[in-house]
Amino acid sequence: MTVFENLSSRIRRRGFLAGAAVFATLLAGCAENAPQDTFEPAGPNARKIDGLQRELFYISGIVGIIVLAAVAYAVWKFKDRGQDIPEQTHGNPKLEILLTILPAIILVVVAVPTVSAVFELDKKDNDCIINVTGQQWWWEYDYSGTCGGVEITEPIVTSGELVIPAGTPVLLRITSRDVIHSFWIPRLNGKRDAVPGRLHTLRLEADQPGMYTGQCTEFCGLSHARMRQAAVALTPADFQTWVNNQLEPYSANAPEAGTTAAVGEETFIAQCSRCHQVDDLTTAGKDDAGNDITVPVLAEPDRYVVSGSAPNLTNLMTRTAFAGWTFDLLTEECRDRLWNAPPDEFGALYLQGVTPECFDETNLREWLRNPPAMKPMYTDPNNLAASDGKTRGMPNLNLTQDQIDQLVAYLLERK
Ligand code: HEC
Ligand SMILES: [Cu+2]
Repeated sequence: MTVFENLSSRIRRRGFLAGAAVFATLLAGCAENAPQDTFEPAGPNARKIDGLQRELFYISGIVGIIVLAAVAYAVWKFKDRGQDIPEQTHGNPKLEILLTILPAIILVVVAVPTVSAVFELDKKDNDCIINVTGQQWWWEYDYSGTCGGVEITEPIVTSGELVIPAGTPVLLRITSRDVIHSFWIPRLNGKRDAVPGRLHTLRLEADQPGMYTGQCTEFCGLSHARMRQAAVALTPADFQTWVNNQLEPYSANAPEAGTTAAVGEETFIAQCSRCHQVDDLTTAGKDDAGNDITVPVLAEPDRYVVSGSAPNLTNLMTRTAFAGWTFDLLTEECRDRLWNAPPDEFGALYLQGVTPECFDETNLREWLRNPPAMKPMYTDPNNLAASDGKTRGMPNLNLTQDQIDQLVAYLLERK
C-alpha cells in the first residue's frame, strides 16, 4: 500500500465514522418529543395525510426493493469477467408493454387514496371560520360569527397564537397583505400558502386541548426564520371563557389612576397607538364647539407599516409569546408547565394568561428598547423611501428607561 492509498483509506474510514455519528444524532433527534413532528398527527386532517403517506411509503418501498434487487442481480450476473460481448438485440414488445402497463396500474392504485384524500382535506366546513392574514413577520387572526357554537358578538383580533375549540373542524381563510407566506401547523394539517389578493382555505382540527406549534414555511424576507405560530386548542367550555375574556370591555382592565400603568397608558397613546390598536381605549379631546369630550384612540397602521397592520395589543397578556411568536412572555418554568400539562389541565393553565409570577419581562423590555436588534426588520428611517416611509416591522422608538417601565406596567394589565 502506498502512502497515498493508506491515507485515502484512513480518510474514508474517518468519513464513514463521521457519517455514522451524524446519522445516529439525527435518529436520536427523531426519538425525542418534537413539538412540530408531522409524523405525530394530533387531528383528523393531519392523520389523513399521515395515513396516506404511510400507505404510499410501503407501496413505493416494495417497488424500490424490487428495482434495487433487480439492479444488484444484473450487476452481479453480468459483471465483466472477460466474457464475449453478448448478442446485441433491439426491442422486446412483450416486455415493453408489460413494463408500461405495470407502472400505470401502480399509479392508478396510488391515485385512488390520494385523490380522495385531497377532496376530503378540501371540505369547506362552516362550524367555525377564522380569517388568517400573514404579514412580515407575524400572523394575524380575526374571528367573527360563531365558532364551535360559541357566539362571537364583536370581532376579535389577535396575533401569533390561534385559539380554537378542540374537536371542532375549523376553516381558516388565509391571505396576505405583503408577500407570500405559508401557514403550517405540522401536527394538525399540511401547508397552505398565504397569497396577497387571494383567499386559500385550510382545515384545522385538534383532537385534544394543547399547544400545537408551527412556522411560516415560505421564504418571506429578512425575518422569515422569526415568523412562528401556534394553534392553541381548548375544550368548548374553555373556548367560551377565552372568547368572553377577549370581549371584556377595556374598563375591566383599565389602569387605576395614579399607578405606573396609568402613566403607561398615556405613553402608549403618545408612542404606540398610531400603529397598535387597544380596543375601546379613549383619551381626552375636544368637540367642534371646544367642549371637553372623550375620543376613541384609533390606530392608523396603514400610514406607517407596509402591510397596513400591526398586532392588536388589547389582550397581549393572554398570549404566551410575541413578535411572530418568537419571544416568550412566560418564564421558562411556567412555559414548560403549560406545554407539558395533560389535556384536562391545559385549559385552566392557559386561561390564566401571563400572571405577574410567570411574566418574563426581559424579552418585552429588550423589544421596547430596540425591536430591530431583536428581530431584523426594514425599519432604518434613512432607508424607507422605496416604501413611502412605511416600515416593515417595528422601528426603534428610542424610549427612555422610565417610558419602558411605564409601558411594561401598562401592557402587563392587557388581558
Ligand atoms: C411604526 C409602527 C409601530 C409603532 C409606532 C409601534 N409598533 Fe409595536 N409593532 C409594530 C409591528 C409592525 C409589529 C410586528 C412586528 C413583528 O412581529 O414582525 C409590532 C410588534 C409589537 C409587539 C408584539 C405583539 C405581538 O402580539 O406579537 C409589541 C408588544 C409591541 N409592538 C409594542 C409596542 C409598543 C409598546 C409601542 C410603543 C412604544 C409600539 N409597539 C410602537 C409596529 C409598531
Ligand atoms: Cu412568512
